[in-house]
Amino acid sequence: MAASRKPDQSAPELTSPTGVQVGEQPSGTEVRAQAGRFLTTAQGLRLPDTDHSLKAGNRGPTLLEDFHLREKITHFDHERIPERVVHARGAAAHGTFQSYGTAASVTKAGFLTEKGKQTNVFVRFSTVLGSRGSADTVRDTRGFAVKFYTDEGTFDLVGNNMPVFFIQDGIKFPDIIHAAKPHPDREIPQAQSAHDTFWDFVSLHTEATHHVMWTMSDRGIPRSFRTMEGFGVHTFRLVNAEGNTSLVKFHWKPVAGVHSLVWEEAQITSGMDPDFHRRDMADGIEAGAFLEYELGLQVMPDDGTDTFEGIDLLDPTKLVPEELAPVQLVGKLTLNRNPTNYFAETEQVAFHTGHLVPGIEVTNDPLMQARLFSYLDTQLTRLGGPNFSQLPINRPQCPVNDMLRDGMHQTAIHTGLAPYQPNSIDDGEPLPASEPEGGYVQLQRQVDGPVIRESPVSFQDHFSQPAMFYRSLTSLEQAHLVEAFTFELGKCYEQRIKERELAVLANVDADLCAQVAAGLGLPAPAGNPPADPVISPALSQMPAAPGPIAGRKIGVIADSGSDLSGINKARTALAKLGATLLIIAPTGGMLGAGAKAVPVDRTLLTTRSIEFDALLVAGGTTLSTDIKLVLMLQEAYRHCKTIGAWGSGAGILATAGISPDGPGVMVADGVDKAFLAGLTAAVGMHRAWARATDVMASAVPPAK
Ligand code: HDE
Repeated sequence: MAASRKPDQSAPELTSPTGVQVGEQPSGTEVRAQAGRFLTTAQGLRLPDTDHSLKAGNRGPTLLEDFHLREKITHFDHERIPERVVHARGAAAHGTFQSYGTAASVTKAGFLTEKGKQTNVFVRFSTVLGSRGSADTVRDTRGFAVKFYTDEGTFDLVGNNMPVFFIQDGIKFPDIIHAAKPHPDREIPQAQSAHDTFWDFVSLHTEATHHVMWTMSDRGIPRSFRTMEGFGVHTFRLVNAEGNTSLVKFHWKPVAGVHSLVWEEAQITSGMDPDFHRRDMADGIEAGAFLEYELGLQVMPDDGTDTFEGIDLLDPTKLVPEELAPVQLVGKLTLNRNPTNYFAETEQVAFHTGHLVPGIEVTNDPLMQARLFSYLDTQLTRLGGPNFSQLPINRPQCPVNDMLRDGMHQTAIHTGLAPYQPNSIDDGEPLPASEPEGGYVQLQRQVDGPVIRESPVSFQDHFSQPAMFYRSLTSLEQAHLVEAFTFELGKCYEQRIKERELAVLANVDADLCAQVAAGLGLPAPAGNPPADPVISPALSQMPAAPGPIAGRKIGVIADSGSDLSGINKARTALAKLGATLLIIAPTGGMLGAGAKAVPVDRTLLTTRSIEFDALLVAGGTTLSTDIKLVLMLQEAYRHCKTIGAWGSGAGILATAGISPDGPGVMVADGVDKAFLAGLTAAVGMHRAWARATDVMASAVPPAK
């Protein structure tokens, strides 16, 4: 018979990290917050002075005895933790995931099967290459890491905004990252791939070509986190309640559509507002314009071959065209709450591909297999030991009864005497859970073969999908891609690297290679591109119809003579759609007086066109000669943004050389229904692309 637990094995009272008794805090205070009105040490000792160190006389040496000074300085010395070796720059938000219940046929994971079930989530978006203080709008892949706090354990879907990866085997990860990070001698360039070592590696390691095509496309410079798709990249194996399995790829579909910046805009933004994406997300959430994505699954049969329609599902450089396996929507993610403290939440969150729940398993994808090792290992250094899952942001939101004990930064006060199995002292607990009891029992997978360092033959196809990607884009998107290749290779110093990459492009598409070669002033080599690549229209991000405009920013240029009632009318109409109107005037302060008065949000000195999705000039505005205003309008025009004016405001457009008849230019007598409807539709289309061929700064202008 098992002995019963000893009665005196209880932990101290539960207190908050700053010593507040849980459940006994004074009303109106938060249990997580600091408590009391007086300054104290970390031990709660009240301090009379934090401005002077304890000295032997006011001109004498500081005393070692000054425990307050030493605590304050020591803590400060350790305020930073090692940044992530990749994905160091990120921003995050809390939210909920609501299941549609439509995934029940493929998985038994509770958070997906039960219709209407809500699960808390924390999502961190990131760039890959830059350090923590780098700019948001660099050309790079974006991380899209989602932590689902399910009641069966935490599930982390650690994905990217691109569906393929640079390498097929995790053992190459240090190589691609060493090549892409700044050069080791001068530590430049920061947060970008436009340099010799990156192009040296990818031109030699051609399995990277497909991912390179994606980063050189508009996907490498998203407009906002809310306008990015997300992908789990690897193929997962899902198991349903009957034990049937499917091979599945995860997708996030943004409700706001997929939209990008244009390259010049992205570069200006890196200087003007390096926090552009994180600001956009935080502002949007604060204004109630929440970020929304639908989770989708591509479901392929698990027929024992790990392939589908000739595509190797274990090869992470390959995607499955949506036309072959449609994305079935299974739930909705809403990001609706900003973090309270960047460090405690966004910096300390620890994702791990091994955080899985029953119903979701991994496959033999050799990239995924290496990740299963790396993420846990990385947290040990970053978060200082093995107890990182006790940090508030990492704590599971379901019962935890492990036998892990002690270690650096142990904050749990474990009770019981028997953190071992089997035991007879703690009632034999914690008990192993069988599958019906919710235990994560891995599927039996047959493994057979020689011990070998080798990839399957199918992994040698490096060009069919890059060719498919290029041919599936519209001519404008292709032109952007040509421009990006030409820019990045143009930044390389080594001629042989440019030539080698051109030889790679020649194996993707002769036209692409010829255009980039022309921009570089080099001959286009002959290659052997796929003759008849598959076309997947779903790979293009050009919108067919206007999308929602929630979270968009419309700038209105105005001064004290402007039509304030027109401005207020536009502001009210846009606010209803979740968009924000911002007034740009020559100086700060208020425009007008009384009830109609409007505050100035930006001045020509504090802003630039990059902040806005559209620019309007209010009727009655007279300022016009300021070069900054002309620059702002011309820039917005060049970046194909909607431009508008009402009443006499049209004259200011003329000063900037913008014709009222130009594509995407809206001129009206006043702010009326038709003007607002036109504006909403134009911003919903994201850009007036009809202007593009006239204004693009391409190395080689695309044929009209
Ligand atoms: Fe990661 N990756 N990765 N990765 N990754 C990390 O983990 C790694 C890969 C991704 O917001 C690190 O906690 C290896 C693919 C995201 O905190 C590290 C390999 C994909 C994030 C790591 C890969 C990703 C990371 C660094 C090749 C897309 C940020 C800090 C086998 C599906 C998560 C950390 C966050 C972070 C290793 C490949 C996505 C070092 C070894 C493929 C979104 O563990």
